[in-house]
Amino acid sequence: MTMISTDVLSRENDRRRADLANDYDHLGEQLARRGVDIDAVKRKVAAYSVAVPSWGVGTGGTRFARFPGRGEPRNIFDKLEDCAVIHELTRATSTVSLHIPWDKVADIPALRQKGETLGLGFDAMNSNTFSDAPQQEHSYKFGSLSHANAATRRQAVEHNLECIEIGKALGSKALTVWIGDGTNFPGQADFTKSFERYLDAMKAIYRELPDDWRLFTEHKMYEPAFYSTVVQDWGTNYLIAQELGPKAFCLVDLGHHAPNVNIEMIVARLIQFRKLGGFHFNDSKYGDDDLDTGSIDPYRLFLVFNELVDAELRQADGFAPAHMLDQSHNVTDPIESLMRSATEVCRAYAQGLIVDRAALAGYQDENDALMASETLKAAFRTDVEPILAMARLEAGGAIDPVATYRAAGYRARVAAERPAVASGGGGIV
Ligand SMILES: [Mn+2]
Repeated sequence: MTMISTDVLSRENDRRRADLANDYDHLGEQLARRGVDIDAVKRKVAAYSVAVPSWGVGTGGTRFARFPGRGEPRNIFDKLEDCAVIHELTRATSTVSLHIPWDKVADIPALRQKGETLGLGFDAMNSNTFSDAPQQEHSYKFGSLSHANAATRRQAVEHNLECIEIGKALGSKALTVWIGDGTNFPGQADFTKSFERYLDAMKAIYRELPDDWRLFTEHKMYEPAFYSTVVQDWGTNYLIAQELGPKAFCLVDLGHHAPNVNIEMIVARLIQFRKLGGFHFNDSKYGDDDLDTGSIDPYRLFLVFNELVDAELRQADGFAPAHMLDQSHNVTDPIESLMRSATEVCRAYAQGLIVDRAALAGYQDENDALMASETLKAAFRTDVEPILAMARLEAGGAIDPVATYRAAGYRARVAAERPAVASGGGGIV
């Protein structure tokens, strides 16, 4: 089954097919002069996929307000249908990352079946110990896995183990743990004791992790705690992965750093020491703004992918990061934002693939700073859109995903089918 009419898709693609062929041929000639085979780049882009977060298809909000959109998904089954639209048109998002308990259902086999029907798999499971679920015995107001109270820590461990069990039934192979634990006041908690308690709790989770699973820990320097967080930066994150063992890796959310931090360098370090687990892609201007990927600083996204492509091409030991979007959509249709963000990630990947790495290494060895920089810029300046569009078209997707989505009238259709309900959870993670 398809969520978008194949008639609409064909009609929209037919309008753009001839122009795309010309643009693709022209770009192919340009790249051939630089020694790049455009078809080889296209094949790699076609094989690339980034996971969509289930919570991303609902309208987000800020701590001030939330303005609901039309036809918002009412439950995880609706969310999967919206995710299927994104994949049908972009052909770049074949998996969905779930959040428990927001996406918890009684009938897990039905959820797995729904995914299979829509052509979607399940990526990393995400646990939630940063807010209290209804009827929860112990509150996470003052922390979860690092809480001073052993029973609260145990409850948080049990929740993560439940996420693993649900994930096993869905075919997931990873658990992502992000905690909101931290403090707002100097002296509120003992840094060392908090981290010891956290590590003990994480070890209890790690012990129950299936052999073919990976455990991702996500650092974040502030929010909801504003003075200190227990897992504040990549240094602490690396210590966690080292303490836990070979199935534990660091997850890098692009928004969870201090302003102006050199994220691509952190990525390189984690690759070098075989602890890069994956990404949450988004963008920001000031902090963890959860803006659309590539909307503010596409060059930084490219520089991250430059490191990833470098590791891929030299077959760096243990290199297999998970890629996921993690952003909040307050003023756009979430499906449109996620389609564009998936495309932006593909764009950064394609640009990374056309970097002249032999020339770059030569300029680095010769200390030619200007030409080394220019080599990266030459790839970044290249408009690779024809490669992305051709990869989508040949995989059955849309040359122009947003235009096709709008022409199909999907949002108006689901707005009629889905009466507005109170939000089932979502927003910023
Ligand atoms: Mn994140």
